[in-house]
Amino acid sequence: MISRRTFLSAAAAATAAPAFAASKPALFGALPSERQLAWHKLETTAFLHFSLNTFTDKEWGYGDEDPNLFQPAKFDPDAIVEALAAADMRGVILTAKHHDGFCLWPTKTTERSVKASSWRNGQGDVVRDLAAAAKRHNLKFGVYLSPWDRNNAAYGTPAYIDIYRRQLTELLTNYGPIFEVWHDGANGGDGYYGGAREKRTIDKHTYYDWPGTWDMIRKLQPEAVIFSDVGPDIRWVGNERGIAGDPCWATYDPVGMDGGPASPGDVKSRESAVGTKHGTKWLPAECDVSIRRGWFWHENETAGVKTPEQLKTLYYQSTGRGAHFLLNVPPNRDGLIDAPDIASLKAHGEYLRKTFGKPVAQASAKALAKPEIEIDLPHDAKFSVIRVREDIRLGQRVEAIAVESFDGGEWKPLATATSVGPRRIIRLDAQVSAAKLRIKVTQTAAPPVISEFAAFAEA
Ligand code: FUL
Repeated sequence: MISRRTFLSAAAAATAAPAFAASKPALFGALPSERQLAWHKLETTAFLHFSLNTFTDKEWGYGDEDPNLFQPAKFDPDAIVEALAAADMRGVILTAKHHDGFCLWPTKTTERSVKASSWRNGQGDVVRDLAAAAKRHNLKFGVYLSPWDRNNAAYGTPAYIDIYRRQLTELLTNYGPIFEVWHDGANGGDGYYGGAREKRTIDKHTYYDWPGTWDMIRKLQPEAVIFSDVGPDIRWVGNERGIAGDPCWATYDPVGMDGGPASPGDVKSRESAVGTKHGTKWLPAECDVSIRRGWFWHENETAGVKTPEQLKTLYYQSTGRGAHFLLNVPPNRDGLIDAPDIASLKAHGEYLRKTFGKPVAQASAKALAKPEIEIDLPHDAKFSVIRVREDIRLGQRVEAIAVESFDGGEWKPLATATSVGPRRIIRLDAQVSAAKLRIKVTQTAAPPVISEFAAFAEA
């Protein structure tokens, strides 16, 4: 169905009210919350996997590793955050505790923390230092707290849920604003468990009482989004390759693996990647991927650091499809980011700044009588990237678009796309020069409200 009117609202990033000349379009379907709207604006954020594993060359510590192995002698949080900011990452999420239970802050809940390392005489606090550095460099700060704890003797009993919540409470009350709380889905299995060295299996639907924990997070940090396999605010994209589906709907109705209600740990990879067209929940996807093969730093993986070209491709496959690019950049044993990783991040950031810093042309805000928007291009202008956004405050409405160019003779098709939502970035195979550019909304569920239509020249 093609609606009679397309509205072009003020740019999504602007706080000004959209410039609807005619009547204001009605809201459609599931809508984002304020905290989700703020998250959408970040577009690209970083993950830091840093812990005892960095020193033991492991990806999953068993839980019996000596905490004194944590010795990042040259730890420099500002240098780490600067490397991330260079790639235009607007937030950073730190593994405050990974599966082996080692806490990067001096928690009162366990002895297994930075306190038990001679690093900085047991006075170190990686969470505090990175939160402060992020603030200095204008990045949001978030925390990953593994629900699975292979060290804790109480894991598998109700007492551990209390410990987990006390750990979260420390993280959410002592370190300033937290923009995202990340609960990974790895759950139960063998571990040290206070010396028991056994396998513990939990019921992912009941053991953690997630609704209770999420209520607590809402009280302590109302602006934080909560990530898990199935939300409640942000969903896992369903793969660790950093690739969103195409389409990738911001709405999603997760269903448990057994057909019942969904809990963290319930992952249907294809459905998570694509989402649910006009689903009942606003639950956008986050695409986590590491700049290296593993999540933690390993000396022998330095040769495989992703190139700027690979980062660019991932950016278009995640952020470009309206999801989030969550790029893991693991600090090394010195507590620094390695030079090859920094070089890739810098080159990627330069590409983004040069390409998206200034559009070749963009539509100005006005209401239109037809479901299409046309832009006149400056003489001799060349472009190869087109960015479109819906005003998602009104819901995700558009189902398909077509982009066409006019070079004085006739309109020619350039590209088509399905889901738009917070953002759809189309990268053409080659540079195009034309006199005019237009977008047509070819299928929509409600009168479309486009908040951005712009063309860019790639660096
Ligand atoms: C998973 C974990 O098992 C990995 O170690 C890593 O932290 C990844 C981001 O989440 O669930």
